[in-house]
Amino acid sequence: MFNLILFGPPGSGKGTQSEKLIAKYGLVHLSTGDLLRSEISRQTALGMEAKNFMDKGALVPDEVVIGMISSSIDQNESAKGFLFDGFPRTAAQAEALDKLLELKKAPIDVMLALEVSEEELVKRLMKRGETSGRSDDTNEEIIRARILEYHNKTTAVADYYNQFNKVSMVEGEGSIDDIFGSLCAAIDARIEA
Ligand code: B4P
Repeated sequence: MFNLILFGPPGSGKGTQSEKLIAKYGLVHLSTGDLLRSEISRQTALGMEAKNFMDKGALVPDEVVIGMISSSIDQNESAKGFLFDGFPRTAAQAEALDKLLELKKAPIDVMLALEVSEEELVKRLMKRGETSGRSDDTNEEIIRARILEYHNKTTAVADYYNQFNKVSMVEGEGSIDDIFGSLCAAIDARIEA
């Protein structure tokens, strides 16, 4: 099994690059953002709870996303590896993920961290908001609240994996194909190591 985390602030290109990476490496894509949006569109109780947080640019409570990821891992028994996109976003989520993967004797192999400046993030998300219909993309104040939430709670996740030497930083500005090339080079270096 090869398990990787695609990490970075909101709008750094995690969703965009995940699509290309799963096609190349044959991994199962688990995006907590997509799973939560699917719960919202089906108007489940979980989705309605999550929407209150997402609309403000806040993180959804740990127990909600950990439960969702745990059942998604169980539903993909024969996966040859997972790409975790937008998860873990807190130190508690990172510890919970390690415990879940310990049961499968398949730890995280690498965390790829996309680096993008705040002004570029705001620009990308405002642009996506013109067409995405996502309520968390349409308002600059909410976008900046998401970025602040990332600095307050999510950067700690990189520190957590850094202590195990699992983090590779990747420049996240430039063309989508160039960034994809850099991500693949970082993955291949880990596979060959
Ligand atoms: P997510 O769905 O994870 O999404 P995201 O942070 O908005 O963006 P991503 O980085 O995937 O951006 P994308 O590739 O689309 O989270 C949404 C919300 O869900 C969170 O705020 C939170 O409330 C909740 N949530 C999710 N997971 C959670 C968790 N684990 N715990 C608690 N809460 C959680 O790229 C953005 C835009 O940039 C796109 O329009 C794209 O076309 C463009 N773009 C991409 N690459 C580009 C490039 N190289 N150049 C120019 N534009 C580019």
